[in-house]
Amino acid sequence: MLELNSIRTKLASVKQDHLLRFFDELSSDGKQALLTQIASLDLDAVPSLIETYVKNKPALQLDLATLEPATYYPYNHRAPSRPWDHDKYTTIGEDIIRKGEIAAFVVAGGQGSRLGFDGPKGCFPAGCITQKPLFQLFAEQLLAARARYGIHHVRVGPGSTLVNAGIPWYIMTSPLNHKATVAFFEKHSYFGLSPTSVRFFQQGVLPSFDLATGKILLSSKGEVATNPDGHGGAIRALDLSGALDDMKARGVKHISYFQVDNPHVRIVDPTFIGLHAAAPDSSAQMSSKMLPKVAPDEKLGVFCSMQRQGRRVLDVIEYSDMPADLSAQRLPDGSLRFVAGSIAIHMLSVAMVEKLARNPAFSLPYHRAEKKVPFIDLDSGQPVSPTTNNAVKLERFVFDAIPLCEGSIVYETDRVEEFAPIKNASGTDSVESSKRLQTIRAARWLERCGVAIPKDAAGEPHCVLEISPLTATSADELKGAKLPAAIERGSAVVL
Ligand code: UD2
Repeated sequence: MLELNSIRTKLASVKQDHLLRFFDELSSDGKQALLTQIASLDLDAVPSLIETYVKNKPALQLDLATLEPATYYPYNHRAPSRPWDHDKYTTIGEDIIRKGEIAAFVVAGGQGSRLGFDGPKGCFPAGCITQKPLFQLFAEQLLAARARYGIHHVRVGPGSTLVNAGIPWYIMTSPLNHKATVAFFEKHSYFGLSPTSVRFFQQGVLPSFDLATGKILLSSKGEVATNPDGHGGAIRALDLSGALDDMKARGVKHISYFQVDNPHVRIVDPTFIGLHAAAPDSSAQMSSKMLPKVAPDEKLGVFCSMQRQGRRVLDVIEYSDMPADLSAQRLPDGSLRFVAGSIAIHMLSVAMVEKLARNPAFSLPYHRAEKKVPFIDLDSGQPVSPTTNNAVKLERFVFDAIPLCEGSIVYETDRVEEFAPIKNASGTDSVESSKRLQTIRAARWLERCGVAIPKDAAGEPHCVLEISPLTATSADELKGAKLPAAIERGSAVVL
C-alpha cells in the first residue's frame, strides 16, 4: 500500500486532509484506490489554484487599446477584400493528404452534460435518418478519404512495416468515458476502419473544488471528485500517451483537430490543409476555421488580434469572457465588428505539439467554471446532489495555444456546410437543429447535381435527406454518384 502517513502529511500541508476523513471505513482495495488517486494529483499546485481561481475570479487581461478583430481568408476566394488562390492551396493540401501526412484527432473527453445522453457523446445517434452515431459518421469520412486519396502505404514503427492504414485517427477520451468509448468501437468493428489506425488515449483530470470553502470535494467516501482537464489537456496528453511518437513513426506532420459534437465537420479538407501548410502568413503551427457569428451572444469564441509582449498575436476570446459591449459593436454596414466565431476546428503541426508538450515550462491558462457537482457531506458522510452551483471546475482550452504560434491563420467556412453541432437536447445546437441542417446541406448538394428538391412555403426542403460520407463529403464529390432526377415530396431518402 502507498505510504499512508506521507500522504496524510502532504494533504495536511496543503489543507486537504479531509480527503482521508472516511479512510478507515473503506475496504483494503478501496483504501489502496483512494491513496493511488490522491498520489496522482498535483497537490503542490493546489493552494495556489484555490487562491487564484476558487476564492477569486481572475479577470481576463484584455489590452483593449490594441484589441482588433482578426483577419481571415474569406470563404469566397474571389472576395475583393482578400482574394487568394483557392486552387493552389487545394492542390498543396491534396498532396499532403496523399503523402499520408495527416492524422485525424477528435477531442471526446467532455462530460456532455447539456445533452443529457447517458454515454460518450460520440455514441449519440446523429444521422438524421439512419441514426448513425457520431463516431460512425467520422469513421466513414476517413474511409472515404482513404478511397479518394489512395493513402495505402503508411510506415509504422521502427521496422518500417507497410500497412494499409489510411488516415490514422486519434481519439481523446477521459476517465469518465474511456472504457465505454473503446467498447463501442469494438462492438461495431471499428466501423470498417483498421483497428491499427485508431488509437484511444485519456486526457488528465483536475480536482473539483467546493465553491464556498475551496476544499477539494469527495465524490464518494473513497474517491476524490475530479473533472477532465479541458481540451487544452490534449497537448500534454498527446505526448504522454505516446500518440505523438506514433504520429511521427507514421510520417504524420499535421493533425486535423475537431470536436465530437459536429457531424458536419470536414475532417479532411485539402484547402484548409493547404492554407495551414503554405499560406505566407501561416507558420503551419496552428490554424483555425471560423464562421461569421449570427448574433453578438452566439456561443462561439471570437478570433481577435492583440499586442502581447511586443508582438501582435491571434487569440480566441471565449464567448463567456468577451465583454458584451465589444461583442455588440457593429461596422457601418451593420455587420458585427468582432465577427469571426470559432467553431473549434483546427490544424496543428506535430512539431508544434511536440515543442509545447516537451517544454517543462509550458502551460496553458486555467479557465474557471461554476458547476453542480455531487459530493459527500464531510460531517454526515451522506451523498448530496446540489441543485445550485456548489463547485469550481478548472479547464484548459486548446485555442490558448494559438497566441504561442509564430503566425496563425483563420479560414472562413460555410455554416450549412460545416457546422451542425449537437450540444443540447432541444433548441439551438440540438439534435433537431442538426438534423434539419443535415437535410438542408444534402438538398444543396443534390441541387448542385441537378436533382429537383421539393420545398415548403418557407423554401426549406419538404423531405428528409441523409448523404453518407461514403457517398460524398462535398457537393463536388456527389457529382459522380448515381442520383435520382427528383426527390419525392415528404419522403426520407438516404444516399
Ligand atoms: C466550444 C468552444 C466554443 C465554440 C463551440 C463550437 C470551448 C471552451 N468553447 O464550446 O468557443 O467553438 O465549441 O461548437 O471549447 N472536451 C474534451 N475534454 C474536456 C472538455 C471538453 O475532450 O475536458 C471536448 C468535448 O468532448 C467536445 C469539445 O471538447 O468535443 C467541446 O467542449 P464543450 O462542449 O465544453 O464546448 P462548448 O460547446 O461550450
